[in-house]
Amino acid sequence: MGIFDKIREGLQKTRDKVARSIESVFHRRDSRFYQEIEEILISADVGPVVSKEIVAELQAWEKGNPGATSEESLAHLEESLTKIFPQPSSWERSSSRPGPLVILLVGVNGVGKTTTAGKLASRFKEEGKSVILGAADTFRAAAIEQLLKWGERLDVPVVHQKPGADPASVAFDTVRASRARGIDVAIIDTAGRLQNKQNLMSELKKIGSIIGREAPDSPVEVLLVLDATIGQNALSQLDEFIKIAPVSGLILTKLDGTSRGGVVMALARRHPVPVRFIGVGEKADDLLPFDPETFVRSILRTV
Ligand SMILES: Nc1nc2c(ncn2[C@@H]2O[C@H](COP(=O)(O)OP(=O)(O)O)[C@@H](O)[C@H]2O)c(=O)[nH]1
Ligand SMILES: [Mg+2]
Repeated sequence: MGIFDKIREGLQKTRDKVARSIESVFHRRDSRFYQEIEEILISADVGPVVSKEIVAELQAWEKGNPGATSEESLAHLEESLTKIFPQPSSWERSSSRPGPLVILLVGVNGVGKTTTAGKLASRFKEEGKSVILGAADTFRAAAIEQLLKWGERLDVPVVHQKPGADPASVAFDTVRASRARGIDVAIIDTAGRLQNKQNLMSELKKIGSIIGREAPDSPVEVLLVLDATIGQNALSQLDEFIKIAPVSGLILTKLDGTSRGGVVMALARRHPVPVRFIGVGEKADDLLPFDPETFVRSILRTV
């Protein structure tokens, strides 16, 4: 299966809700046309503010283009939804100095951080890169076990300590090991106890400064993992994490399990942080690179 088909398949639930309704609204084109489009977008969790904006823009565009066909209007709608997303910069290293790409995964419990760490490791491995995993969620023994299992399955080393150990110390060991062994990518899993915000903030800060000190030449990505099935609650998690960590990108998980995948657009409009990957299942190859155009097309069009 090609990557495009895989993205389409992963977004099927959202497409089933959105694309067919959009098609029939364009086909009917009655007096409720704009209102109906707005309702469809809201029902997919694009969010009331963004949905209103997008529809107002469509209306203005159609006024300026009275001879436009339905297809042209739909293409315009597609384009304005795509434009919501910021242009992501590449995370290729700009310097040739040695230093691994360090990825720190943050987010609340249960969103899919550990699974995403495994999936990312698998992805980089497939690209021919060497990877090391760091089990810095030391809060629960099960989290360490879970990451060790991924490491075993993928044949990737996992740096870990005992449950309850200092997460920053695990991060330190992970970065040290990656440098010592000349490894390309270090992926660090963390705990996400948002209810103890002060602790979490100082924990992430400490991990961040250790990475900065131990790998000063390394590109560092702080990726916030968000569960797409929790709808608009993901927005408040984004708001919170932006305050406590230098979030550089988003990963939206569990898009396979929701018909409200439009939340990705609501998130993109809320803060200009690029979405890097989407999760569409529990397996190693169920993490897909995010591309705004393909994403919007996959939920807006039946074919
Ligand atoms: N369907 C689906 N399940 C996922 C996805 N990502 C993670 N999960 C599941 O979500 C649950 C929590 O994941 P976990 O990685 O332990 O979350 P963490 O607490 O943030 O580390 C597990 O059962 C995962 O298999 C995804 O993209 N799709
Ligand atoms: Mg975990």
